[in-house]
Amino acid sequence: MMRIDVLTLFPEMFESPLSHSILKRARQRDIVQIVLSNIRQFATDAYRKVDDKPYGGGAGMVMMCPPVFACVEHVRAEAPEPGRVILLTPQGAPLTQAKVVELSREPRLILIAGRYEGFDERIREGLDAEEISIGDYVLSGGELAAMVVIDAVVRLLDGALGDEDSAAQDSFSDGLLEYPHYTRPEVFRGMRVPEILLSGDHGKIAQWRMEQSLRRTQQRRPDLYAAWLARRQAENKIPQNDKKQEIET
Ligand code: 6GU
Repeated sequence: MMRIDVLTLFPEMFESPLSHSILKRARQRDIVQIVLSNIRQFATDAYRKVDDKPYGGGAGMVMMCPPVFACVEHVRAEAPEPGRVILLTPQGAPLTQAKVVELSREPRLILIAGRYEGFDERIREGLDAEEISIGDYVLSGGELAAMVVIDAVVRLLDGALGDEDSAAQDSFSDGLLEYPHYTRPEVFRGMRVPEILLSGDHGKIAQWRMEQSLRRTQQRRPDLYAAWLARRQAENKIPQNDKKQEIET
């Protein structure tokens, strides 16, 4: 079973997301153990102080070393694996599906969600932590980012998804966006399901879906499309020049 420790000033924020759907089931099935710790409980002074003014001056407050180190040392004593320490910060490396896959292979993760302007740099240094960001926008704290990491990682663990779901079929698993999906009714407010999906011709349907994936990726995510093309060309699966023409837009 994977263990994920979450160190935060707001453990209650995690309760609902961890208690529904895939995450709830994964915890019930002992696929993952998620342990929430409140950094404030490890404050070393009488006022439970966890942040202080930045040396050198400037706006905002900085997360202090002593409570964070004490909290990490406390959770580390609870299980044998030291665990990879990850700080959620906007300065981190962008989270990608490749990084998620890598994290899903670890026996233990220690996620630290910060508030305020950021962490004292010695937290990163002294805990040999890596920093992860979930995208180029600003959140009020690392908690929502930690939840994103947990959700993306846990759904990849063996047994976490139901029989119908398959991580292998997700967007990004082959570097392309997903094709469009349809379910009943066949006609809704004049909008018809594409005829080919009703044809029963599984070969044609697979081909249509691949074309749709390629077209969508080319239109919406030219960065992903270029990377996919380059990969295919490196693997020698398609000739050096075409495909762009093959997908009409
Ligand atoms: Cl990990 N933290 C904060 N505060 N903002 C973010 C982020 C993380 N990732 C993107 N924006």
